[in-house]
Amino acid sequence: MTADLFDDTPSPYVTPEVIAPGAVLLRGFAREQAQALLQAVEQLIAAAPLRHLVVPGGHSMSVAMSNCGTLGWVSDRSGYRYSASDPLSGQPWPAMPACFAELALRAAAEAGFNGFKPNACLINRYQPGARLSLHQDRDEGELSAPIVSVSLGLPAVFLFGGTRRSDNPARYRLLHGDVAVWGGPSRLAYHGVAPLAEGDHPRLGRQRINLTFRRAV
Ligand code: MD3
Ligand code: FE
Repeated sequence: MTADLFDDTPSPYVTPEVIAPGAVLLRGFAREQAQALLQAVEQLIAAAPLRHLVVPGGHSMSVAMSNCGTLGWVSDRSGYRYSASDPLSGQPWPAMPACFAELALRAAAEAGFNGFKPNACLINRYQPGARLSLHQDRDEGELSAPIVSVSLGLPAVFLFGGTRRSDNPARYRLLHGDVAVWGGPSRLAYHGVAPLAEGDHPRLGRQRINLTFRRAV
């Protein structure tokens, strides 16, 4: 096992890339923390397993999800909401690891959003073919706070549209260790993820893990 195999080489000079007002890509920002983040993910999903949530239309999502923090995003036939407990166990979601909260705070500050204290972290697991159709994240209630997302494992094509669903989305390839911050005028932008391509990541195999940090009420 070598450092380059796991792609966790230090990346001290991350240049923030502004892709839209309030939307900033920090390529490689989480590379040094990736191993620690993934170790924490393994513990979290042992306590609150990844599952394919059912959406109100009755279909199961192709992305498998879990949460940590005070609140977690859930969906069932009756709708989407934030819940303090895991519906599978009835127990509170696992606490947000300190390394998660610290990374989200640092990334948000790098993008100009100071004092970001997420209370919810959605853990998304993509296997080849899994996708997320264009949507807005509007269940948080606290729309003044940004969302911070961390990509781990296989690359994905991220679709970033405007504030109308009909706006043709721009495409960005997100790699292991990339972090994005979405706030201000971009907070309600439509976005999604194209079907994950086959691949074999040295640490995660046929998977992409995405962490999204939110402030929900
Ligand atoms: C742009 N997840 O969980 S993260 C989601 O890669 C979600 O798993 C995707 O969309 C994923 O809701 C994308 C990037 C992201 C998150 C929230 C946003 C982009 C955003 C909110 C507004 C605009
Ligand atoms: Fe989203």
